[in-house]
Amino acid sequence: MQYDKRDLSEAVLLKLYKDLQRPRMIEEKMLILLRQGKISKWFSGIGQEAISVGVTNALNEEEYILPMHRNLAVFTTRGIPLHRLFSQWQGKMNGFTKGRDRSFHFGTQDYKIIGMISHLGPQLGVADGIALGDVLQNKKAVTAVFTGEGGTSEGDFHEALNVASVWSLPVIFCIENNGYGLSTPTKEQYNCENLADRALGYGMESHIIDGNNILEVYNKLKKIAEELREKPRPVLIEFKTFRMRGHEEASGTKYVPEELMAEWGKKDPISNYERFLLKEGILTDEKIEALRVEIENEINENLKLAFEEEEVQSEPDQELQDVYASFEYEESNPGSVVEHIRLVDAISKGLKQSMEKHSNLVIMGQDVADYGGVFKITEGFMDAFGKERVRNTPICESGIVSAAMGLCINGMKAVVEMQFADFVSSGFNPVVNYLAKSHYRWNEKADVVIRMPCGGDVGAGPFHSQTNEAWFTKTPGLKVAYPAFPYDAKGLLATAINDPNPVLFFEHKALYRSIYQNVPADYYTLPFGKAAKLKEGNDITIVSYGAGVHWALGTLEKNLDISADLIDLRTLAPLDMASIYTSVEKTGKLIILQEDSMFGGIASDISAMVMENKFQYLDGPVKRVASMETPIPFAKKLEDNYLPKNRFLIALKELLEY
Ligand SMILES: Cc1ncc(C[n+]2csc(CCOP(=O)(O)OP(=O)(O)O)c2C)c(N)n1
Repeated sequence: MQYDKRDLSEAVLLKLYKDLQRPRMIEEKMLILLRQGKISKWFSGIGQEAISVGVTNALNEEEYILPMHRNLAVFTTRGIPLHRLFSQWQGKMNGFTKGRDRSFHFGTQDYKIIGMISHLGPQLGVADGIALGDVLQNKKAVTAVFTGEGGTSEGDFHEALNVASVWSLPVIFCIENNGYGLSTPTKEQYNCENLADRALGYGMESHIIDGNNILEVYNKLKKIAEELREKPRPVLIEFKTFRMRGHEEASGTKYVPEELMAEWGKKDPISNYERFLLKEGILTDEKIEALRVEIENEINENLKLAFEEEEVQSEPDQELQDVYASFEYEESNPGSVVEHIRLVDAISKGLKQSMEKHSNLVIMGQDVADYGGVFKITEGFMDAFGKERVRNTPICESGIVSAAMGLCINGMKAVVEMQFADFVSSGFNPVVNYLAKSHYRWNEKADVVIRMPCGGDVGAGPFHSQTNEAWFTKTPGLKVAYPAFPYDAKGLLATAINDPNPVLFFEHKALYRSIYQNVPADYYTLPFGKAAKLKEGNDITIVSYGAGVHWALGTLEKNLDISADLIDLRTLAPLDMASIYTSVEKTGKLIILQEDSMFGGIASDISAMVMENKFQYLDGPVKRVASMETPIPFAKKLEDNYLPKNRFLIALKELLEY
């Protein structure tokens, strides 16, 4: 292996050596502990250390790095105390996740390291968001993100590179091409000679670097990072390397030809560099020995600390409390001026006022800038706030939701407009796995609101009509708002944006231009988790939300003899069960009207909770009224029959007569 030390000082050359040795020796120790059954799983980066060490040393300490499962050397090079890493791997409190996530699945703002989620790809988009945050805050910084060659087959890779290129984001995309993705060899993973060649298709610069040569990695990365700080743009780097051990220790390497192992064994990044330093007279055998003893002592002392630490105990209150970032709701009362406006106007005006209030708020979505969004909610925003903060995105929901997470990791706030709520399925993974779980896992907020134009009765068929709130109410860590009126929509949107937690904000398209109300002209907020009682009655409780509220109101207006409490939930997570219980205690009967198809919807859970907790007050079975168990159809007659609005009165009367 050829080393070119250029003008690097002895101190730097030795630091690189030490940075290589520490993770190698930690790993060797972990392999022993694994065999002794003292740790449960290990993903080895042996043989790949030069990449992590070179990249981390090329970046400044305040620049973010997003490593993967083989990048222990990123963590050690950034100087994380070893006992904290050991505690993390043992699921203990002094780790980074309070025992809630394993191995390298954590981030730490203290060390500017943002760890992976198991799904591999999303962090590439998160890196985009972090880099965008740097650009918007005029910081001259780069972000480095890692992926294996296997991970490059995920759509997230394509989306992240494309966005970074279109937006000229200073991201260094590092592919560690180590020959195998679990057991899959590269020839079954992709069909081009070099992954670096893909950069051309994204309009991006790329480099192929010998990932086992520490000086090549460090020198090239340092130069690239310096260039990107001055002239922001993404760069794709393919590091050629090899995975010397199994995917994880238990799985072995039987499928790897021995010749390959032998060939790459000769290219070991540490022993080769060590020989070079010895030859140059920078290292001596004594110095190596002294360094090894120093590292060994450090490992043993820190391991002792971690082993002495007690096991985590489950405190249910604490577990529940950490699912969400704490948020103090602040009421802000508007002046007396009101305007008679539609739901769509209330959302637009509310969003605009939040953009004025939060200078770090960025709106992202397809066609939201010049065009104003397909529903015109952001019309005029670009002129008011500029194209940097009102950003048209390529069509890549997963990449943009991930980027929103990255923006927020870097101190910003984001509102993402789904063009239609249906399309969130293309961004489902980062919503339910990244945004929802980050606070519980490692105390990182996900200050993102996803606006969801949703709902049927608009003759738009299976992919432009769904009301998919139940996909999200199922997932701890998300908040879900579903206003039915302009006043609620404006106030709840302001709160959603203030709240540092991820909020899915449902906006019913059929209500956008049909529902008017007097709405305060000024900025104001409304609390989550407080239902509204729209009608007062004694015989039955009706619970609904979104368009269902208007169907119920219409039914009651045509049937004045029915005396019902009508409860509009307004938010589904948190859910105001107290209001439902109070009403049911009075009326003894409960019917829940939901636009979504029945099974697994919010109505089922409300029904179950009322049966469990208020059975003694019930004078009849709780009734759920919902759409048919089919996808939502297009033709008017089919859609009319699919939706529950025409079945509601029958069900209501049945229950009243029970
Ligand atoms: C979305 C998803 N699919 C499958 C897996 C299971 N899995 C974990 S790592 C891995 C191989 C990754 O290969 P590569 O990206 O090349 O990284 P390497 O492990 O070789 O460093 C697989 C299939 C996963 N974690 N996430």
